[in-house]
Amino acid sequence: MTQHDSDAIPQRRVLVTDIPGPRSKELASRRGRAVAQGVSSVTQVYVDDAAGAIVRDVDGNCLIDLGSGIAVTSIGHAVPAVVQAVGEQVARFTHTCFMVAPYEGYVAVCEELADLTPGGHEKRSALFNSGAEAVENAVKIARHATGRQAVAVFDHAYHGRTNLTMALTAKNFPYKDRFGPFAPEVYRAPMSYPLRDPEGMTGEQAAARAIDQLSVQVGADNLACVLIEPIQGEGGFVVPAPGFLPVLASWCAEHGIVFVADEIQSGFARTGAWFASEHEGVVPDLVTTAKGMAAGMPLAAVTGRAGLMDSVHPGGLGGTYGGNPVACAAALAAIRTMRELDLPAAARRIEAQVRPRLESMAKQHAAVADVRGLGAMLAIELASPDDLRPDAGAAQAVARTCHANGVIVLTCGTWGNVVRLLPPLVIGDELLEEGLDVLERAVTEVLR
Ligand code: PLZ
Repeated sequence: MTQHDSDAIPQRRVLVTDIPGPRSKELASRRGRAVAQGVSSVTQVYVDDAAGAIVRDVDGNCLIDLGSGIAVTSIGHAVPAVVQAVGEQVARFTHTCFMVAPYEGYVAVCEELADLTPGGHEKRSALFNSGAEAVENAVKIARHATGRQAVAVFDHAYHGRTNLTMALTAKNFPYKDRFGPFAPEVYRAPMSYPLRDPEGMTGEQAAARAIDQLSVQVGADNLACVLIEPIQGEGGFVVPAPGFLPVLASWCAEHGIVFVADEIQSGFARTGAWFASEHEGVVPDLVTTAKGMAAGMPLAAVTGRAGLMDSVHPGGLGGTYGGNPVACAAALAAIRTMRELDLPAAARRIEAQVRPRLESMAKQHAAVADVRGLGAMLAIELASPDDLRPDAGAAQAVARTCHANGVIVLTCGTWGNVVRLLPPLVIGDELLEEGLDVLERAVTEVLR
């Protein structure tokens, strides 16, 4: 079903050396002498090229990509429409700075965002370079619009690595450890985490728990915004119990608190809807997007109610590269492709194929404590069957075994014990099945 130039690279897993092979090892040793070790990599293979759902390394191994560069290449690698749009834009101009001399691509991306994000109200957008930058700006806008300072975030949240977004992110190591002091006026509330919440706790009850804590410890009138990933990404693909998000959102509306959905990982068709908020009919006041929007070119956005967004004075938002014309061209081509191929439907088909396979792993291995996620954002959590003690070692071992066998999978989770799948939404059934076979063998080998 893919519309890439699959001739570029056959959509097959091919291993011609050990992984990593000799050329990757050579690059790893050069890297050790030049690249800061603080920036680390999940796999040990160095990429030569990529197409569709296949990444080819410098030794000629072809790996099945079930990570999409952390939910970015949702339309697949090297999609001709994007390659062409980027090439044409590069030849016309690469940069003028939208704040100096504006151009149509930026406006067109904001029009698409208004059309695609939840809610039929009038919207405005501002474009940035990275997810973290979008989140920072959402907080700036919420504070500016409300005249309030406090920001509420949740357990297991991930919002970035800049100073403010480190404060918003829950997990200390590796993101925050010894990088403080952190930005003030950030308050953390309990998340709805069905596997680990008291048995039978509903989404409404979990929301009441969070709301009570925020009311008592912060005060609704002091909150500028509540910021939440509708399905958490780095924190472990935690899907809140039904009712959690709608109750939170209506509490925000009641108290003049800006409800911000961080859809950087869950957005743009990934979960089987254009945005994950839609699954529960939640209409956020502000939405942050990045990743899948521009097929790998750096682009991020804050989109929201016109009145909120336009409460900021001219010149109050911006940056040299935000909404770069090449990134905008890529986004417009990527969004067109997502519409043409109906990628939300593709994500639902992927769920229908993957979920039963993960559930069968859970049936065979008690240490697979949970199967969760939505659309093409699915995961297994590995934990001791007796007391749910997280088993990070097993998750890492499963991932490493997959990598060695030519399948890229990622881990996540507050305790590092979740194996997550984020395949390109255009992956073919057979290739996906083969990737799942490799995963299943790895799970069996590790948990046996
Ligand atoms: N919000 C929900 O998932 C980025 C981070 C990987 P940037 N997630 C991948 C890592 O270890 O750095 C992310 C996200 C959500 C914000 C961000 C931040 O986006 O583009 O990485 O800044």
